[in-house]
Amino acid sequence: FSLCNFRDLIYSRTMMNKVFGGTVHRKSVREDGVFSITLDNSCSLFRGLQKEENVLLTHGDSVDKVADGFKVVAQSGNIAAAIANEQKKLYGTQFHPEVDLTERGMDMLRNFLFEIAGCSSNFTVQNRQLNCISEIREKVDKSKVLLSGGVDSTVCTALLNKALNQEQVIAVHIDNGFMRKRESQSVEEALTKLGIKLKVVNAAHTFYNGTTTLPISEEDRTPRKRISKTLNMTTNPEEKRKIIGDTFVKVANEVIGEMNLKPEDVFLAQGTLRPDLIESASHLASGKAEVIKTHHNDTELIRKLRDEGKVIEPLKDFHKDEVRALGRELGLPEEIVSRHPFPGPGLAIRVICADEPYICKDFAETNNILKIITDFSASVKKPHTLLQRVKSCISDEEEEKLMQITSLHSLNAFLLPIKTVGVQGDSRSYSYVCGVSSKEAPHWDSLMFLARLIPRICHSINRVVYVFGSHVKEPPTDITPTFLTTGVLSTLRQADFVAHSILRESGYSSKISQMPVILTPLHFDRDPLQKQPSCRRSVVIRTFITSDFMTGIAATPDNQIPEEVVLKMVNEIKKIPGISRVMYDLTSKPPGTTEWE
Ligand SMILES: *[C@@H]1O[C@H](CO)[C@@H](O)[C@H](O)[C@H]1NC(C)=O
Ligand SMILES: *[C@@H]1O[C@H](CO)[C@@H](O)[C@H](O)[C@H]1NC(C)=O
Ligand SMILES: *[C@@H]1O[C@H](CO)[C@@H](O)[C@H](O)[C@H]1NC(C)=O
Ligand SMILES: CC(=O)N[C@H]1CO[C@H](CO)[C@@H](O)[C@@H]1O
Repeated sequence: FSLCNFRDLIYSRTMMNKVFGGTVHRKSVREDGVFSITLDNSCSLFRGLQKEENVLLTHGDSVDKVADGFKVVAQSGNIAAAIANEQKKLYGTQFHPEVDLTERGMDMLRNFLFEIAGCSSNFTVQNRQLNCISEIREKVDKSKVLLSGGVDSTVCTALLNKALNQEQVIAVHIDNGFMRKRESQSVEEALTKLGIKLKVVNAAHTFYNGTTTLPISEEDRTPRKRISKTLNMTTNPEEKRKIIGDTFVKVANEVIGEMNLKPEDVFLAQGTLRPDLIESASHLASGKAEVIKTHHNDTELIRKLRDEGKVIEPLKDFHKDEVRALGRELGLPEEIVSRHPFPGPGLAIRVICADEPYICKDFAETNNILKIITDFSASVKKPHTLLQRVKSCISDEEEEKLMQITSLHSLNAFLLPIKTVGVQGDSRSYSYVCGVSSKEAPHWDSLMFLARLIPRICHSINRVVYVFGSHVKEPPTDITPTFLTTGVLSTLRQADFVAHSILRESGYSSKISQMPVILTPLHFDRDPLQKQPSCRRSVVIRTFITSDFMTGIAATPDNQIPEEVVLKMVNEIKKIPGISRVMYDLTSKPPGTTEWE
């Protein structure tokens, strides 16, 4: 039995000759998109489907003639979208049955597995739960299990509680002061309902006042170290993470010390999921994440347990949606189960800290290029040295579309003097954000188009955001000094709470994989005559849709999320004291990572 994507076949020359008789047509540009295909629903693969179905198709390589024994069983225009040899039970599709965008893809896979290949299904959440439970019992036996973590570990805690005796499970939650509003309470409440006692350690002030040791300077290779500033005075993202990691180790060691646990009697449980493993294996996605994760758990006891193979990860074969199903099965409330993933260092990495603006020597030139892009229809009429640079980065069709957009809409684009993390080529970079504002109401398709174009033309730009509100005439060129202090965090916590409550009430929470809300040190619209100091901050809403956790897109308002939901978030966030403007991140990954830091 075989079901595969054309592309896999096409790149194997022997398969290509065998199946297609050597006639594959290659186009220079590949484009994925949702297309309606016409299919032959007498073919076993398509049984029960309509004659027309929407699928995510890869236009690119296509088949002109099929080999003997095969026939074309689906078409998109004059392109073969699927071929089959029913006798040999071989099937090939030019589209992706495995993605959500192929509406009936699951039915096709079901047909293939159960009707064609004769598989039967026992890989159910219930069965897997039973398997997990017997594995845990066998491994842990009479020992104790220690767990620490936030909401991500709640399902793991509930599972262990079901598998073992109550006194064997020790659940600790260290509140680092970077949790969301009501997060620690809701974890505690949900676990209490299941009869699990959670030890909550409030360590917020220890974290804000935490320090780490750093090399004397970047050039200094000697083991000499200096003590960093306290976290509440640190702006460098790497240093912030390192302090949080070190402080976690310090607090965890204290807690473990107080409990008098003997290493020989203890197992350590972690709520690691399949995507965590995938994510840390991919250099594109992980960056420093892996380092941070090990660092976090690197207490003396934990290291010892790891060396002895006494770390258990019962959810390591589960994907996020499967963990959610398991959580429901275990009786956890929907609020906890359907919550979006949240990073370990929490809100700390969603505050862009700064004590000075980020303005490098390319600032002015990049702003000039941005002007040419947003005034493209006028710029092409007068010669400009930078115009050629813009043109050399875009295709003819893109040039045409840019002409059209810039003649229809009055947009302006400008650099914002802050840094965020992104992926350019194969490496991480900390670089500028580009803001776009418009005189008219936002036209989202055009903005998304610009957001794809701009980082390709200007490599020092990692992200593009839309700035809500009136046309920005004077973009800020300095910043509001911003550190991880109680006040700053409570502003972000409030904005995050408002945005997520609105998303949840709208019913679109499950359509968005993650929605970081970020606080930036940007104060717009200051009166230059009154010399008002920069004292307000601006919030960014980053909607992110992904299924593989390695790449993803921002939700387009009016397409994947209703514009009115976004506008409601914007209006409510603007009411929070100290907020200047609200922005919407338009960037896909790459070039922008999910998180801003
Ligand atoms: C499904 O059945 C197979 C064969 O009996 C077995 O090996 C496997 O463990 C079962 N899977 C689950 C999740 O129960
Ligand atoms: C902050 O930490 C330092 C040591 O690093 C300590 O001396 C000081 O008392 C702490 N301050 C507060 C307010 O906790
Ligand atoms: C940081 O914390 C220390 C000690 O807790 C405090 O003295 C200092 O004023 C704080 N700094 C800021 C910027 O809030
Ligand atoms: C036992 C323990 O502390 N596990 C934690 C290890 O670090 C990851 C990432 O921060 C947490 O999610 C685990 O809960």
